[in-house]
Amino acid sequence: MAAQIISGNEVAKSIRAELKDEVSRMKAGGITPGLVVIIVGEDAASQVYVRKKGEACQELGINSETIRLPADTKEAELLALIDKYNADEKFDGILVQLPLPKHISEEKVLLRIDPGKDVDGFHPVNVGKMVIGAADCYLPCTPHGVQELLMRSGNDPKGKHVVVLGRSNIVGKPITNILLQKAPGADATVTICHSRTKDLKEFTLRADIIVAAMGVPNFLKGDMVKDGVVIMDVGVNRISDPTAKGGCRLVGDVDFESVKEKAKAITPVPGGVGPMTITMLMKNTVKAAKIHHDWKG
Ligand code: L34
Repeated sequence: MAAQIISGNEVAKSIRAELKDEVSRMKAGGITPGLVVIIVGEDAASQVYVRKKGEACQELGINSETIRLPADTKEAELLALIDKYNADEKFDGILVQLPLPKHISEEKVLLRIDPGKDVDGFHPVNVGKMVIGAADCYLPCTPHGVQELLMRSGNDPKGKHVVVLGRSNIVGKPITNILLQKAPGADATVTICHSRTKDLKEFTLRADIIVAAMGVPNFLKGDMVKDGVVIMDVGVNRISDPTAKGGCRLVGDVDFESVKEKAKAITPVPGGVGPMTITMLMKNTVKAAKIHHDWKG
């Protein structure tokens, strides 16, 4: 049977429509959610993502500001800017796009953001809340998007064996914690594999659901998965391809062509998890505004 191609674009569109309604109700009640996005340096991929975040805010009626700082910005300047937005009540969410230039400590920067405005869910307070399953935390956008995509495509992870490939703080570790919660949309048995895992294929062959997030283009092949597997491809890799527009092509961590022959459902790249990341950021920003204004509507 042909695999279900899960369109992140479509799912994102319907969530955004829900959020847009919610934002317009809030605005009628005198509340406008606000998000500030800070980007340091010229990384091309980051520029694209940050632009998309601004556009999504505009689409939903969220007040947004994008601050672009040069690559040689001093750490102290960035920290001072964060302090300023922590204190600015117009903004419910603060996001510092990663990666940062080498001379700036990511850890220090993330710690400086008010946990109540940490719509990325990267502050250790929110990470801790996520691990214990507290309701009032912000879940990191990409793994949160993966969870939503599973649920809204009819692939509930409950009782399933999920194999996560990759152990990053942005995706691998949080998706593991999110999916193993005793909660709706979770209740999975989760195994994490990474670059030092021995006999990785033995794990992937047993997986009901695979979340591929190790950043290796086309890593997961058809012979590494069982029939009926559900695939969430989190990879966004630019590989050179002379036949493609701009000489470059976007591929995931999954070899789509071979894996789709065996999969029950699979996300494409682009148009899979990526758009969900942006959408969950919008959801977190709306959530932050509700909390800050004690909005019950
Ligand atoms: N602070 N840094 C912070 N928060 C984040 O949530 C991110 N991330 C990751 C990188 N750094 C971050 C993102 O925003 C990855 N990421 C992200 C966001 C959007 C998309 C991919 C990754 C996305 O929209 N992808 C499109 C293709 C975009 C393109 O053409 O390049 C897609 O369809 O997959």
